[in-house]
Amino acid sequence: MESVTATRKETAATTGQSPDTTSAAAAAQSQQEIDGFHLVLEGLKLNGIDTIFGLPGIPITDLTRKAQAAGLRVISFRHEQNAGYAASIAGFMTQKPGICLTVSAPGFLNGLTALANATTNCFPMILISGSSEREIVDLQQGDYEEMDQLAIAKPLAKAAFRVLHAEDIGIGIARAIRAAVSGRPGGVYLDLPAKLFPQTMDAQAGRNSLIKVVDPAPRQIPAPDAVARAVELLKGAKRPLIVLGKGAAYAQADADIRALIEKTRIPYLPMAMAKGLLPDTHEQSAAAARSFVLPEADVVMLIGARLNWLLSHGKGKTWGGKTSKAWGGQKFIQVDISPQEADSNVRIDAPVVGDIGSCVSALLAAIDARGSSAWTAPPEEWRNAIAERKNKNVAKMAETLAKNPTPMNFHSALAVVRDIVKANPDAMLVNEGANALDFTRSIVDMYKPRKRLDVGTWGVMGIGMGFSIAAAVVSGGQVIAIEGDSAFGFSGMEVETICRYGLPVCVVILNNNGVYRGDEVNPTGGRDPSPLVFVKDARYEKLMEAFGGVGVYATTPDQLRKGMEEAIRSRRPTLINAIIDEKAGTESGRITSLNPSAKKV
Ligand code: FYN
Ligand code: ADP
Repeated sequence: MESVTATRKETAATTGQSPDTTSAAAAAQSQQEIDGFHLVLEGLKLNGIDTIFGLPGIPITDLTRKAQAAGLRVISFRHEQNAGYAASIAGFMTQKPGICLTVSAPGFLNGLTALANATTNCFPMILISGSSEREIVDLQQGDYEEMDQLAIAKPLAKAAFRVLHAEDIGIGIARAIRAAVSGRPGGVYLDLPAKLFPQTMDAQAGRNSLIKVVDPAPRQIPAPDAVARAVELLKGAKRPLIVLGKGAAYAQADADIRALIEKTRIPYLPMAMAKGLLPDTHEQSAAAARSFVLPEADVVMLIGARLNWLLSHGKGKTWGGKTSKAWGGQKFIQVDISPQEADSNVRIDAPVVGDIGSCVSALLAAIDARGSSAWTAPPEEWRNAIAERKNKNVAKMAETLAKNPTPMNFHSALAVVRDIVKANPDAMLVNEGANALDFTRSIVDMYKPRKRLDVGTWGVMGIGMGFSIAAAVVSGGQVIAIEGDSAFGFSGMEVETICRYGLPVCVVILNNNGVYRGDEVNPTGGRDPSPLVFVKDARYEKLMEAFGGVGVYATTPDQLRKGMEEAIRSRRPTLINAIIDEKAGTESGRITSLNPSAKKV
């Protein structure tokens, strides 16, 4: 399939020179022929992909140029990991695979953390990386950026494919899209060797080889007996609880999920990225009574939430078990698209396997079929006990938030953020850090679905700017990023990207001069600082100013409020360096128990 033209273009591609400029003959021939570059782009466009997040370089530089010329939006980053995180969260927001494009070996590896994170979090994403010459790589003859990328990606991806011939590009893209979004979504790797791009084939045959994927994420209807079993268990419960996970948010079945909760009047607990699926101020929310409802519930229905570490594996003291691994006595219903998820940690008494939209609507239909008088709300005793615990926690929180200490602490700064988010419920909230994450999660209420994006299943630091950029690009609206000063450091250089694309992102750094807190000292009295502290009084806001954005130095809640309000009014890229007490913060935030040597403060 490779023509003379292809070989010439290929030489140009591997030397980084634009193949378009190699010869006039190539231009004439391209009337009847299509090359690998255009087949890739047309294959993506055919499937509704309109944005690529990436970083140009050999051998994909020209692909990014041609993508822009072909009308795709190309968002070019400073580091592939951030482009990867952006692609993955775009996938979460849209149910379409987010595309991350990288160069070979090192660029590929930089994108791989994001790919693995996407797989772990069930975000649909395709990492497309250029790669070096197969024959040389396989004989380990020392090619430029030599690496067997496909083999390395496989264990970290839901699926991994390589395309060697132009006529297979359509199939490769179709397979990657299906793998990313069908069933449990995940990260997919697509390896495109440098040699593929300049290959040419007959244009008509090439276009015919492209595939528009039909029904990429088919509905999966749950079995009626599984639905009946779940409803029976729920109906017999004295102290039922629904846990909503980010799978429920991903499913975009918002109205039915709300109807199920309101019709059954069962209290619910949102996992972090499910906050806002119903407004956090909803009277049935048990978020402020978390440590009460988990051990006390008798039947728990999980909707798109796994019983992993974030839910203490469904057992142990969090769930009322007598020892750290003992079952607490709850019966579980699990609604999930993955048939293998049930029984992964404790017995699931009623698995309901299917897509959440279909499952929730089947559950609603089964409840309705019993007639409205047959379904009664959970016992008042249960609802009152939750309300009592919740009111106590909310009152305690209100008291803490009302304080105005000098310097600011997490609470007084986040009281401002809480008001701003309430006044701007459509804004996207990105959140990472340790204390900055944990306090924001419980203090800042969310009002709409899929507005909160955070570190997810892995507790990964570094998602901040990548998620913010994607959130702004996909939603077209305001983004507020609440960042620990340590967390921000992982992706801070992307403020240049934010400025370059003029995105309405307001970054707030809760700056306490270090990892967890900023008051640690070197125990030897030596010259080096403690490994946990940063430069004191660092002026992070100047980083944004350096690229033409707005920097704000805020030492009081009023300055923080003014800075955020102005950022939202102007839609200008803004970084607010919110100085908080360097003694504020606990080692590992609220997950101190997972840190074997956590310093108790
Ligand atoms: C929650 N709470 C509230 C409210 N919402 N009180 C008042 N008002 C409101 N609105 C209460 C809630 O009942 C808890 O108190 C407490 O606040 C904390 O709530 P949260 O955050 O829901 O619960 P918890 O125990 O922290 O949740 C466990 C967790 C969570 C594992 C799900 O910590 C988590 O998502 N952690 C991720 C950590 C992470 O990834 N870190 C990154 C690495 S950091 P009680 O009911 O009294 O307990 C590296 O070091
Ligand atoms: P959280 O961390 O919020 O608890 P998890 O990531 O642990 O959420 O769980 C998400 C679950 O949702 C996964 O088990 C995944 O299989 C499931 N899931 C994702 N999308 C869908 C969908 N459309 N329908 C059903 N289940 C889904």
